[in-house]
Amino acid sequence: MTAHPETTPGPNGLNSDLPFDLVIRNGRIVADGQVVDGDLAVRGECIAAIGPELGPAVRDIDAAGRWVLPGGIDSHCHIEQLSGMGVMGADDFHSATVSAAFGGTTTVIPFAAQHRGNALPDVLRDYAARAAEKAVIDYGFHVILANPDAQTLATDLPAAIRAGITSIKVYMTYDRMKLDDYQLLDVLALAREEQALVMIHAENNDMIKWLAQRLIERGHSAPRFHAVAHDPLAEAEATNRAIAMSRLLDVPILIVHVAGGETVELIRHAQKLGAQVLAESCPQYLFLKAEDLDRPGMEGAKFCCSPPPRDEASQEAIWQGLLDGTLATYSSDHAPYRFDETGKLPKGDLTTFKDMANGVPGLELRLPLLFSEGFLKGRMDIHQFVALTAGNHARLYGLAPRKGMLAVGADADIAIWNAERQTVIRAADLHDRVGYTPYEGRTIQGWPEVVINRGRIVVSDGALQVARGSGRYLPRSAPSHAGLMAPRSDAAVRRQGTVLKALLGIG
Ligand code: DUC
Ligand code: ZN
Ligand code: ZN
Repeated sequence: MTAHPETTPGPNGLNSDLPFDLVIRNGRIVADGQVVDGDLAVRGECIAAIGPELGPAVRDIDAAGRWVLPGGIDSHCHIEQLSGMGVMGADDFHSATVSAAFGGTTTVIPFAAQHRGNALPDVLRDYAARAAEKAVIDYGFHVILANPDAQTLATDLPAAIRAGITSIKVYMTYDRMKLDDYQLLDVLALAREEQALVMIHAENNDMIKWLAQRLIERGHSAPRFHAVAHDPLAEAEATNRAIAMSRLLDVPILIVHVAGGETVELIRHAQKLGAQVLAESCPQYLFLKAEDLDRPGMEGAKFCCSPPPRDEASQEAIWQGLLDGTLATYSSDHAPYRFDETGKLPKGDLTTFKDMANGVPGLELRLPLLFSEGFLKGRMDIHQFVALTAGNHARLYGLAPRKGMLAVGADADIAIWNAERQTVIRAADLHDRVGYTPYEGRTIQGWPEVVINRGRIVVSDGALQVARGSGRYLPRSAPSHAGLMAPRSDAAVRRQGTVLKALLGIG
């Protein structure tokens, strides 16, 4: 990186006699659906110009032979959050956002998690204070709603949505988090009214409990039985039920962390019917398998998340769903639990699959894994990679056009990728506090070597360049799924007219 001595504007130095603050030169820039070979200029926090031979800058970055892409947006990650089982994740807002930045992500949307008995305004204040002090990249929040009482639904949640927390995650499973179907309908009706997006963890709680109880009674307590208890049918059944509720009220939902092939099929079918159903998947469902939970001793606990990774056929179905648009986003579901008594192994070697904290780390490797195995191996083109890792997240979660794309006027959130670089994944080289990675020892190609957020160079030369607390909170607009879902069928529109407008007076 060199300082540029000149101050005279070049042929494309638009709108000002002043030099740009930063110009990234000679890159392959993926800008709003096109690949531009040239320069990208930053002034202040925003992209000021994209084109050939831009004028002088205070600072230059030579990107010859490099891809210049939007910084990633991770719209599903758990940071400094207490789980339903009462376990605190290993990462705080500093380590998590540092780790995200080193992996090419410039915006995260973690959860402000309400537990039963919590007042939502207290929860939001608490998360806002902790993130403001520590985050190094930009962030918003979703609400996790576990206490849908009258105060929350009538007052606190609408206020949060209007203030910019425009998405809500609800659980259909976990005894301490789950909403029943009646409560879920209440939340969906409210979301419809307030134009919020409801993200749904869809697994059938009773199927899982019933299976788990019997497995434990018979002495089947090893990590691999987690994948047996969380049968793909538990995921498919709950997804089908969630889709029916969404269709009943004609309100958009997003099924998070889709794992199973049958679930992908159900979602695709619902979308063909005109249902407003969106979905997400994660690296663990492309790159891990249920058989990983069957590693010797307790090792399998490192691969335990819910829903669990499945088989090769499901991995293929997830790839297909990401490629054909059935699945709109690719997020990490980073849920960082250490391989010790504070996380995965509360009872040491006597820990059963029911006691293990559920979740795998993924903030840092989410993009590098997909760049290597999706883009460089020819499964997807660079525009699909950008949409799945950034652009679709920005649109869906009310951050576009400011985030998620390289365009004049957008925030200068940029990752400069070296597609030649090979990396053998080692937990010791990552920046989270988990201490292991389920991808240990794999070789991947391509790495984001320079990462920029709002014009600030966050990572370069293998080092963090910004201060703790320099990330900024992002209030978000209403979610938009324009272009991410098929046009509505007549049947869906008719249903909306009759049931909702005439009988219930819901507009
Ligand atoms: N499952 C969840 O529902 N949340 C965090 C991680 C996980 O595995
Ligand atoms: Zn979940
Ligand atoms: Zn999650």
